[in-house]
Amino acid sequence: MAGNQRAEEKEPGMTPFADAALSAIEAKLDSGTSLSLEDGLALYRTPDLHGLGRLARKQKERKSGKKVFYVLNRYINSTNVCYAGCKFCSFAVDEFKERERVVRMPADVVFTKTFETGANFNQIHIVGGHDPRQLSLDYWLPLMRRFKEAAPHVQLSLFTAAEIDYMAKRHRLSYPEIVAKLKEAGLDNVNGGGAEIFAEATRAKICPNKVSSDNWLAIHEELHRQGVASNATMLYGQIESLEDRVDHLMRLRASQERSPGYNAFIPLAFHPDGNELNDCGWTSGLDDVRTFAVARLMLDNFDHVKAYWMIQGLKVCQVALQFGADDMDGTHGSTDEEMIYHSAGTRSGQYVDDREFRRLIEDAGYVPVRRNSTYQEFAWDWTPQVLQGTTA
Ligand code: V47
Repeated sequence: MAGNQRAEEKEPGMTPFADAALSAIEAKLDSGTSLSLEDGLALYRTPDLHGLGRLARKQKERKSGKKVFYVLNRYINSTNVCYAGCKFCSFAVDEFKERERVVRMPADVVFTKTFETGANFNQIHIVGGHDPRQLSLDYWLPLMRRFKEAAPHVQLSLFTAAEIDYMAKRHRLSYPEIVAKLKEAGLDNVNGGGAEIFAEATRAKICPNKVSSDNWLAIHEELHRQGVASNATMLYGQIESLEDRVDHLMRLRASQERSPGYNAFIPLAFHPDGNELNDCGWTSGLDDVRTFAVARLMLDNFDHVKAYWMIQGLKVCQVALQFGADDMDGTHGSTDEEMIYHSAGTRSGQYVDDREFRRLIEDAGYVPVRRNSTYQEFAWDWTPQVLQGTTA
């Protein structure tokens, strides 16, 4: 009660928190102290959902004021062939058992597809499976250079650390060596996937063949040292515990401290259709908004928390803007076909018009800002000038 009275004294007119634990956490946040594992668990368990949202909003506004970001982008899954065998995945195809489902795009197809609806976008986001025929420097380096030559305004957000680990192994390169090659070819940003959940006991059950937690972090830290930005994710709502979730956020915070360069954190809600963890079911809207808020509060050295419409759905993502999120990710192109979430049961469509983003953001009380992968800002009607060698 004393904590509540103090909150009222500090900010006249503010309703005290229904949960005294939130007052103590607010005091820590106001003094710039990072939250502990126990704080993270208290946030996840608080019955005062509105209080949690209020705290997360305050932290969001300290970071990005009234701005909420989006990007005009293209999204491509260039191959769904994958040998990793992750239990949560419905996207991966065994090329010998399910030939009819295989999507494995030649580099020319990826290039042409990227520009088939013009070149007025700021990012190309590509991820794919662990495919020995495609996940190779011979395929990617020339394609990356071709993108940069044709459309220098487009930032390349390619791969996850899991794919970089796979390529490093197959080319017998160290992480510093492979990162240097990718950077030289124009890599701007690495996507946040492959992080899943870092707690080793859980990771061993859901993705035993994937890059280890320590190596995922080591790759991102090397990217940052060489000036390549990146994102980070967490796959929640599968078999992990709340302790696993908070531990994951704390490992990311420590990694950002060691080697800064993460731009955004993206919570990935587990989708159960068509995979071995289907009995975990769907996450609830409340778990989703709590997770956005806890992430915003634990990750005090991350500038952005992204509510990606493809994953929690546009409506939950709009509500997430009141729970600490400050980004809705990308429009995707009108001819894009995202496969990771669509094969696992998402009901999100494939494309969002940027006018829709602006309406949702303004309705939530914020100011929409167009960005690129590294959060440079653009006027909503900005268009590129030079388009060489594209069909645009
Ligand atoms: O690592 C796979 C996830 C990730 C399922 O950087 C699933 O802006 C839920 O990299 N249910 C890849 N998630 C996607 C990725 C990404 C996504 C959003 C934003 C960004 C970014 C990057 O997709 C994988 C895995 O965690 N995933 N299957 C599933 N059934």
